[in-house]
Amino acid sequence: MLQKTLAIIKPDAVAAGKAGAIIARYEKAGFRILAMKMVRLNQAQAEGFYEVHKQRPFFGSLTAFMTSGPCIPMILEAEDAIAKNRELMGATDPAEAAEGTLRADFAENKERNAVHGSDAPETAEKEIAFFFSPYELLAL
Ligand code: 3AN
Repeated sequence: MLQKTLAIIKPDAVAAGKAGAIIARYEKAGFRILAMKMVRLNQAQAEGFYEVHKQRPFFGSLTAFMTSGPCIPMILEAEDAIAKNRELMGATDPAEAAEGTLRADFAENKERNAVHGSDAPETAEKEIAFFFSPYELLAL
């Protein structure tokens, strides 16, 4: 099933100049990039995006990291895009990420882990709407 997912190149990877290499990997893996922009989240926006993790001990640190510099959200489309992107990303902790995955190749640690990808259809829809307004989706 042709599906959309929300990916983010996180501030660590953007700051390290890895955005281009990561975008190339999405394209090489067969994703179609439907929308993309560079934004810098403020504290309230980062807290809103990661609301599900509000009770986790790393929440403060995670939102500080996500506001530390620009990130690049994008809408990726492919057959089974959500699962396909989770596979391309690799495990949350780069030390556990399979060889050849984005996190194995670009992440620094469990928090500064280079990329985000939606984990289910409901979250993909919510996360796409978080970053992209209806007029930006008209061309899809
Ligand atoms: P994933 O991004 O692999 O779906 P989640 O949803 O469990 O992982 O975590 C969301 C984000 O929170 C991760 N991308 C990472 O930046 C951060 N994170 C998750 N677990 C930890 C942890 N134990 N310590 C610090 N940051 C974490």
